[in-house]
Amino acid sequence: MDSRLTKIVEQFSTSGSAVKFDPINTGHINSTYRVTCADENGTESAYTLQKINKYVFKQPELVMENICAVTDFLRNKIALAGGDTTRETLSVVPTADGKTFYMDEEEEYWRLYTYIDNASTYDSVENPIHLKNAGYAFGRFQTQLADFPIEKLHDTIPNFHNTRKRFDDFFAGVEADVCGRVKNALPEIEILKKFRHLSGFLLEKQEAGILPLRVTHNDTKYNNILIDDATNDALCVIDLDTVMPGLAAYDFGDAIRFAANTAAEDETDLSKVKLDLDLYECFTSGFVSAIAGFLGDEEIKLLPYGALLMTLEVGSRFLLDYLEGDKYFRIHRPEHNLERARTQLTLALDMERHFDEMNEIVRKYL
Ligand code: GN1
Ligand code: MG
Repeated sequence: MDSRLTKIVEQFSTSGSAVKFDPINTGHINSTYRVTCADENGTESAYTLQKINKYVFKQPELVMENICAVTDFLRNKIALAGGDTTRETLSVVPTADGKTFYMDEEEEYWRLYTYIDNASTYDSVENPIHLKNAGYAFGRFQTQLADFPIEKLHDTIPNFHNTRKRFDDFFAGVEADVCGRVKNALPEIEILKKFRHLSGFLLEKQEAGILPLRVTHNDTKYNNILIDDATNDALCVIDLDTVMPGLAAYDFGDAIRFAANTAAEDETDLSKVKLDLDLYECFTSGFVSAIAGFLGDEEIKLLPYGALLMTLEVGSRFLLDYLEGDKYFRIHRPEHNLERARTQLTLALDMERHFDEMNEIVRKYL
């Protein structure tokens, strides 16, 4: 067993001590382990241990403040609704001295959550009911946090979904070409040029007061929802690192770009990459039913732009990371970020082709 990890878990108020670590390799940012602890009677409890990526989150303390404030707030809401507060939101396990994280000798930040059993995450849609329920859960997340004091949230990654700035940063990176990789990405750069005029589309509506800022999740990948194994319900929204003020369309859009893609985020056969309109509708029906009466009509009508813009944004982020030498997203092969960018840009082009249908589907559920 890993003695470093064992020592880290010892800092937290767990029930018993660590007997097993199983790496969880889904995210691109943090390092995650499922930890099994056993007490003196042999009774086991499970936890999720994470090392927070300091390159991405410059102030992990602030990330933890956001997460604790949001989960405390949700726990109250869930209790009032008669729900299960141990399964329907994440629970941070404090350290022995009452902190929400532990900083080790290497100045790495670690946090621990109780592990929610009998629930699973999925990297792709195996059952459309799961997706509809995930849409409902991401929508409900926004309504549950509607009266959260938004001014208390720290901007843990400034300009995270500032699509205008993301495009500007991307083209500055192309200009700088620090790794000499621009020559490998010319067709992809052309696609981003073609869409650049749209980069400020939703921001302008926000600046004009048409779209309000809400408490949003900002990383609504399908595998950030726990599906209850017994009921197929979307039990819990996880990965709360980027909960910040944002637009409803970002959460809708980021979920669509991931879950309604007919292929994986890093598929290399681009002929497989398409927008699946049935899956799009599935997610939309769940999401809109959760937020109907909460979001305004204009806000709902603009959701499809969130899908297109989030797809372009993450495409530009993967590609910029490739151009800058793969410092941000964890890669598993040399051109991984270039491949990820290609799928996103291919998907964006397909969304453009089906944009009228995307609009019609959203309006159907208004
Ligand atoms: C990262 O943590 P993970 O893998 O769910 C990224 C998201 C991207 C996503 C692309 C903090 O999310 O913004 O959309 O990769 N998270 C951060 O798969 O940058
Ligand atoms: Mg994340």
